[in-house]
Formats: sequence, C-alpha cells, structure tokens
Amino acid sequence: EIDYHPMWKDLGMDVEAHDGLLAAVGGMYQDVFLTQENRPKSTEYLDNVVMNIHSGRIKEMVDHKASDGQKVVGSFCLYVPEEIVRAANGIPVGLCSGADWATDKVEEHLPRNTCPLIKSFTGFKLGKVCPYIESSDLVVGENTCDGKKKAYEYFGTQKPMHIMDVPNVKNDGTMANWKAEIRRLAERVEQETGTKITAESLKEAIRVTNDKRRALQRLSATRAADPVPISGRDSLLTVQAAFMDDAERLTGAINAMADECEQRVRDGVGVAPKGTKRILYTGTPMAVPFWKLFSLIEKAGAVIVGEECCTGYRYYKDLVDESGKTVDEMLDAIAERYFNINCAIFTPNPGRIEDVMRLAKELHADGIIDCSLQFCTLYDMESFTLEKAAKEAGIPYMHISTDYSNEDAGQLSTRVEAFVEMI
Ligand code: BJ8
Repeated sequence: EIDYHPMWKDLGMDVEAHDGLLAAVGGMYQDVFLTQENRPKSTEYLDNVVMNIHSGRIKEMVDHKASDGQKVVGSFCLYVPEEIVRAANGIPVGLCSGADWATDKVEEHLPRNTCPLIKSFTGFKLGKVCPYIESSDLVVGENTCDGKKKAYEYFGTQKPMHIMDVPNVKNDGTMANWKAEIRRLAERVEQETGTKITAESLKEAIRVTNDKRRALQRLSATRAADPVPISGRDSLLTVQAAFMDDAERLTGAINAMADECEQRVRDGVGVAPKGTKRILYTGTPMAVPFWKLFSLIEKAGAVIVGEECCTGYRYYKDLVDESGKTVDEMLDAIAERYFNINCAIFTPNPGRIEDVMRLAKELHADGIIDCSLQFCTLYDMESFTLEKAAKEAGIPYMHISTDYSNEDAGQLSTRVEAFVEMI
C-alpha cells in the first residue's frame, strides 16, 4: 500500500479535509455501485478508476510531469478539445465539480443562487481538496453559461487560466470565430508545454481520442437491447472516467466492456430483467461523485439506457475527421467536430431536441427524464421545448431540478417512482 499523503501535501492540499472527502466518496460508491446485482465483470475497471481517482492516477500524472516534463491542462467543459492538449504533449483532465465543498468560503466570492457545479469547483479550489486542480499547470475555461464565465473571473485569481470564447449561435461567421479560438488555444497550450504541435502529433492525438470515442460508441450500442447488459450508473461512470483516466488504458477497458456486453446481448443476459422500464436521461452534466439521480432512478426499478448530456452521448457521438494532412486542416476538423456539440448555450438549439428524440427511439426508451442543476437557466428554459417535443412524439417526459445535496432525495424518489409506474 502506497501512502499518498506526502504527494497530496506536496500538491498543497488540505490533507485532513481530503481524507474526509475520500471516505465520503468511498461510502457513496459502495452504496451506488457495489450494491448492483449482475454487473458485467469487466466493470471491475470502473472500481479501479474510482479507487485510484485521487491517488494512483494523480501519482502517474505527477510522475509524468517530473520525468518527461509533461504539463497537466484542466478544464470544465466539453468544448475544450483534448486532442490539442494531447498533441502538445499535455495531459488533459476534467476538474472536480460534482460535490458541495467549502460552501461558506465560496459564498464570499459567488452569489448563493449559483449553480452547484460552479460552486463546487470554486469550493474544491478554496478547500484545497481536488488533486486535479492542484496538479494542473493551466486551466482552460470557456465563455458558455453566464455563471461559469463570470465565476472564471474569480477562479483566474487562483490558477493560471486561458478562456475560450464559445459562440452562442451557429452560422458561418461564428464558425470562423470558433476556428480562430481553436488556434488561440493551440498556441496557449504550446506555450505552456513548450512543445510545438506537429502534423504527426496532432494526427496521433486525433486517432487516440477517436479510438476512445469509438469504444464508447460500441458500448452504448449494446444498450439498445432488452434486457440491457449494463446499468446507467456504470455507463455514466465510463464517460466520467474518460475525463480522468489515461486514454489508451480507458479505450482498452471500454472495448473489453463492449465485448462482454455484446456477448451478454447474444446470451440474453441483463443487469435488470427483460421488460424493465427504460429511461433516457438528458440534461446538465453529472460530474463525479454526483451519482444521486442515476442511483435513485435505477433504485426505483427503472434502468437508464442512454444519456444525452456532456457526461454521456455528447462526449462520444462525433469523431474528428481523420483525413486531414496539415496541422491547419486538422485544427479545422477539430473545430468542426466540437461545433456540433448541442449545448443549451446555443440559441436556437434544435440539434439537442433531435438527438433526444432519435435516441429515445433507437434505445427504445419508455420515458425521458430531463434534469437541470438548480439555477441553470439554460437547461431550465430548454425543458419547455423538450417537453413539447416529447409530447408530440408520444414519449412520457419528466423534468427535474436538483442540486448536490441529499435533502431532496426522498421527494425525488417519490416523484421518480410515480413516473416509472405511470410509463
Ligand atoms: S458543453 S453543458 S459542459 S457548458 S449546469 S455550469 S450550463 S448553470 S455545465 Fe456544460 Fe460545457 Fe454546455 Fe456541456 Fe452553467 Fe448550467 Fe451550471 Fe452548466
């Protein structure tokens, strides 16, 4: 057993508070994941990811920093292309934002009525309990929702930051701006890592990242089957892991999970009995360790068969075109791929509605659960459009607004149980 306390201390973390956080996350993991019956055996990989998430994985990154001079580049949003970080010899990671922490300190800098995800990353920084934030050499933020873009003004006083300007409408003009933003990021990352992006390194980074997404696509395709071979909880965790674990290790493990799930489908083996009510999740992202909603939906006797969100389908649905030969062509291909992400910051955002309705059909969903984190105006607003589209398509729909606390768990369970019974 390695003692990671000296490493956390060297990173400048509050080691004692962090021990408390790890114990709490361990308990949640036990309750949400390890109580599942009939999990595919290959999900052991996910247990390992979570076990090492703040320890072994961080040690690997810290060792790479020391031995090959790699730099860690953290981000909070799907619009930040990991291919670029990878091509410049950086390690891309998603930063902690899935639990309430140091709320009193946070509210000295941000309004109380702020989305929990934003309060969370600010609290993780102020409380010094996120080794990903502490080991990041650069944090890339983005002008997406109002809350995030304004919160980065404060976060930027705590960490070196680069901000990407993400457009809010999709047209030729904004695409041109976005392509320029992609180049500005590439330059900033090159500066930070001291490594120039070459056609060769970018091609390889695109391939490695596409392989990851291809593996996740394979796994998600197995979830159209009834009985469904893998739970929504475990599927959510595969994408959460994709933001943190080493890319090639993750790809290998997800392909192994896809192999096992494809076999299960052939054998008619499921994680829940045939005929279990099937839910399509859509809405705001779910960062580790925010597993509350998925857990209570599946504990209510339903199974989640897909997630139209940034910690789900949006992460793996599109690949970067691999035919580019020059750095310029490849940067354009990256820009085009990322412009297709259907976040509610875009107006209008018909692509998301189309994706939700198509996924509901393809995955044979009996109902849609659309969730927005509290105070997220964007997703709250879009819920009305979605509800209308679901009604027209004849698919039962429910909207939920929640936060990271457990205070509403009982009430939410009752609502979800009633919904599952009704569909
Ligand atoms: S691409 S969804 S990761 S912006 S929930 S902080 S929107 S108030 S997270 Fe997102 Fe990028 Fe879009 Fe995806 Fe604001 Fe809403 Fe909070 Fe949110």
